[in-house]
Amino acid sequence: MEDKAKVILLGSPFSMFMMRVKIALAEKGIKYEYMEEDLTNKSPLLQEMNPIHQKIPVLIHHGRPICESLIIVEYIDMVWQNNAPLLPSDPYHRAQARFWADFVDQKVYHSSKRVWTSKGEEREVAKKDFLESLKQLEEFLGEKPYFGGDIFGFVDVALIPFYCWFYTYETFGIFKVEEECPKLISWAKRCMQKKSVSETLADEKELYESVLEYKKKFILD
Ligand SMILES: N[C@@H](CCC(=O)N[C@@H](CS)C(=O)NCC(=O)O)C(=O)O
Repeated sequence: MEDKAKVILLGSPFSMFMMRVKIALAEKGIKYEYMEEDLTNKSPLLQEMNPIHQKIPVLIHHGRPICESLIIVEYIDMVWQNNAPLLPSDPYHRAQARFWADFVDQKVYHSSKRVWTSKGEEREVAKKDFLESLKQLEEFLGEKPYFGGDIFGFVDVALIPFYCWFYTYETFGIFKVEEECPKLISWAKRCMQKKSVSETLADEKELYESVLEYKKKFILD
């Protein structure tokens, strides 16, 4: 077990990117200090540790910052190799896992954000793109229990935080993911049986309320 002072996570409560890091740390059993950022008034520490993007999450290990959630998860997997491996050791399967985690960022994240930030025709297109990306993931999942096969792995960590956002997307977009992607919902429920996931994911209703607040504050309607 690492000395607590050596691992610090800068985060914000409803960030799916931050949740990835929390899940990876929990899977590995790493103790750390969590420091919450106010993203409307970023701390000098965040500005110093992530001067390029000034975004959370940032993992600070031995005083050195690691930025970008997927890079952080990979770093955690490399540094704490002894338990709960997240990336496959086989180079081909490793490349595949990285491809699908990147797909989550490129396709799932961007379309899902447009579902709650846009309106009218644009929202309809976002909804279609979002569900299409989930169906492609569902196809890749196939009959496996996890994207990592028999074990919960890198792609599972990358995607599962979006599950607590589904209620928000569904409420704004008036649709049900389960009707379109039942196997994906079964996968999500399976992941929720893991303590690392259930103790990390935000409450979906609280998250929705915070999105409503955010939209009111920044006049997004
Ligand atoms: N690609 C980044 C995305 C991180 C990100 O977008 N973080 C948001 C919170 S969810 C943030 O810090 N936003 C503050 C800002 O954009 O100024 C990652 O995977 O870590």
